[in-house]
Amino acid sequence: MSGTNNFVVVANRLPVDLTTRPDGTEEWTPSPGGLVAALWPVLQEHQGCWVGWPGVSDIAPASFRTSEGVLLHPVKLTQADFEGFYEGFSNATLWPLYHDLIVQPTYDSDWWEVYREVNLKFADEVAEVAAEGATVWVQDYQLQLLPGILRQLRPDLKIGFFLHIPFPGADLYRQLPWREEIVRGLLGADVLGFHLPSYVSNFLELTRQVSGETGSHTGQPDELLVEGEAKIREIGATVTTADGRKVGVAAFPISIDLNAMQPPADEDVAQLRGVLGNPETVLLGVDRLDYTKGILQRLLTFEELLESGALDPAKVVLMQVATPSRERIEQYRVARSQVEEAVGRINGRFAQMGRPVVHYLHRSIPKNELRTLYAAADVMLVTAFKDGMNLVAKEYVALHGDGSGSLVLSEFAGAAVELEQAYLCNPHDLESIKRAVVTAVDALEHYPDSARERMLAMHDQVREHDVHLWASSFESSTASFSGQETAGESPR
Ligand code: ADQ
Repeated sequence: MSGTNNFVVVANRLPVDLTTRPDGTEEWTPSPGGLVAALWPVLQEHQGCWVGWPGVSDIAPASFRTSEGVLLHPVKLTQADFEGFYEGFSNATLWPLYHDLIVQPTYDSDWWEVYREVNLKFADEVAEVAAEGATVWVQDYQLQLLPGILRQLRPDLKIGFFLHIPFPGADLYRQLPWREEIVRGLLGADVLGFHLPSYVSNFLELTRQVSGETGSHTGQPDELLVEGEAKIREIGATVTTADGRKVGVAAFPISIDLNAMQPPADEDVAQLRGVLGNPETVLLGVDRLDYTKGILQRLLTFEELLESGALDPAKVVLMQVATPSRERIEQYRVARSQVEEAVGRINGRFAQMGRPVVHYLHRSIPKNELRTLYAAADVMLVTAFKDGMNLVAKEYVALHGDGSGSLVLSEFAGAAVELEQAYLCNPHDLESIKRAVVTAVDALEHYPDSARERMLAMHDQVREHDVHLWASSFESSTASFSGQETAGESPR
């Protein structure tokens, strides 16, 4: 069984969701999140095929090609699949476990069974569309068994797996009753990619511990310095599986498509600031509404700064855009109601008639509007408790190539490793967030040269490490470990 596509990306979600308009007709709308933002330009470049769930249960629309030339191949999931695989095992077990237990994961063997079955379904679909010898990039924590299943089903494929979220420490991971099966599933790939060297180390440590239990794997980490990488020291390793295959494991920090981040017109930025009442300082937060992103802590920080007089409510506004996400899961409902209660309370305490201090949007907004928000914001607030990378921070920096603006960034976001000139904060400590916000605001007013230098250094970093570098490094690594070199960059 094989298809005609030489380059296949497989992810839990398609880059578009099938939605129903109020009049009952259907349309495809962009699906939210960083995975789509990063992968879409790469798929367009390859004119490849994207296999994924269309966002609604029990139907599988026919495959179709987008106007950009990408083939979308929907996978049908039942409502029971959706509940056990997506809401259950992926988002109530793995997501909290991989984000260092910000909430308690649920370990449920029924969900695990569904997770396995759904990974099998995805494997069948990939086997159907992928050409002989095709490159298949498997994305993220929902599909960690897929590399192993595909290896059995289609040994001809070149398989890369990339994890978009953190990989936690081995001692924490060992809580998972199915840790060994997941490690074995991942090691079906030719190359395993993580954002950061520390996630690579965590995975290797777990592999060592698991192989001690089963005797099936030997981890042989060694350190590689990769050509052309000035900032990030790559840790690469080879893991040899029981059947003698070598699996490359390395850090590939994901990034954004800088070409797609053209600055908005000055009039649009001025108009937005006018709508906000032309405040002296505009703060901005942009996140999926997820408990990992620290939105509530950011709001509480803002409230305390207004209360203490460190920020003047007549001179400052906070714009918070929160994309709806996983809304049927209890912890997400709680996170949303806490955020909305705080927005209401802060406005109740500090707004003037017709002049809110917090402008809150709970919806997705078009990319061009988002760019205007980034460009209009003096200070960007990224205060995640834990984040694999965080593309929002990089998008903001991309739109401040003139050196304007300041970035407050959680030290627990992967992006902090690269954007080290940001005003870093510990999101578990409100005093630390407060200090970072006040320093960032103060720098713009009193130390503009230093603020500008910081922003320009971060802009250089993002310009030199965009998503195309990520994709070409990952691609040449996959080719190298599966025994076929590509032209271009030297493999890691
Ligand atoms: P996310 O958790 O979704 O991604 P992030 O990396 O910040 O987080 O990406 C969010 C993306 O969604 C950005 O491109 C942003 O512009 C967009 N976005 C957010 N809110 C929006 C809104 N209201 N309207 C329109 N667009 C909006 C996961 C991991 C991250 C990792 C990425 C990529 O959790 O750690 O950086 O994958 O690997």
